[in-house]
Amino acid sequence: MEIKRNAKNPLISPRTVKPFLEGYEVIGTFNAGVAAYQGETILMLRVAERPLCAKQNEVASPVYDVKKDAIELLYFDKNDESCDFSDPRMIYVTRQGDKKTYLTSISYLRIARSKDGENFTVEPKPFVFPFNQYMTYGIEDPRITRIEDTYYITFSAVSPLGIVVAMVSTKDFVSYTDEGNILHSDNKDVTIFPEKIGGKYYALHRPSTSVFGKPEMWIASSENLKYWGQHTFFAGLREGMWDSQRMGAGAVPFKTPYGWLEIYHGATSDNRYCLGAMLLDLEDPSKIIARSKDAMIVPEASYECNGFFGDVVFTCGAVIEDDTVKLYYGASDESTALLTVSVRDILLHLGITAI
Ligand code: MAN
Repeated sequence: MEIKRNAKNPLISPRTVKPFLEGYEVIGTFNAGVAAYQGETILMLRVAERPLCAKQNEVASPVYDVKKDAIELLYFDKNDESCDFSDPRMIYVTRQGDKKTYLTSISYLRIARSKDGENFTVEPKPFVFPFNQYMTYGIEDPRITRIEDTYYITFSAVSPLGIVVAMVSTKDFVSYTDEGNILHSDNKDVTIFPEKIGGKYYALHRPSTSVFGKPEMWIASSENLKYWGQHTFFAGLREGMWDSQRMGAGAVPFKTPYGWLEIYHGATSDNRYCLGAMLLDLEDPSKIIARSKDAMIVPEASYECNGFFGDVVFTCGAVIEDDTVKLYYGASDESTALLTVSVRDILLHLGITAI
């Protein structure tokens, strides 16, 4: 299979994006939702910003305060034994048997636009910034589905209430309508199919919390995109394989004559995130026709292996032009990159030979 990484990769990296918050630095411009809109490629970037004010022996956690409509900072001492700082993304605090988790940065959604799909201009202000109690630790990893003239943007909202899936909609990428929480905690990685199938909308999602269950994929349906039900187990982790530890939907599924193609992420216990594909029945997307045995895209390039959280390739969207999939993806939880691969090659990789 021929995977062509763009020569200009990474296309957007934190170094070239100015922080929106005063006294912060941008540490991530990644995991972008993707839309084709009025001749432009729109990337809905997850921008992560980290406060600069923490002293050398401290780590700060930015938290959105709903009442003040401002970000407050919590400080943790690096020598405090009740705190675990081993994951650069998180601070785990265990005090008197009570466990709490904080994030070291706050994420929000910001638009980047391009005429050629390679050279992007990042807007100076957020498109969606945390605005309610479900978003106090930030909002992350948007996916954009166009249905008629409306673009539905689903994303993870993180707070002490857990990780919920929120949705906004827009017709112009200038302003948005809040559509509320579509799935409760803990859930993430929601991609909505771009049309009704057998009279219903479908979405892939990834619940997780149960001591029994695992971070695996489910599918749900809806009459109106807001109220989701008929939750059905969809695809599970595979021991000893590249998707053995966690998995979730990636790009918005797209149609081929052979079925819906979904590009999803899988990770191993050492947090190596790779991408693979699934082919789903055109009439019943809960039926998986084929699934990648080996990963299709593995972290290989330096910007994929090294960065804020290395060994990660993670997609939230693609642009499909005839037989070409232009896959935008987050590299190392830090930057945004582009690769192209043909639909034909993905189908062959899935063992579909009648093409
Ligand atoms: C994971 C990662 C982080 C993210 C948290 C909360 O640990 O995806 O980047 O901030 O989950 O969603």
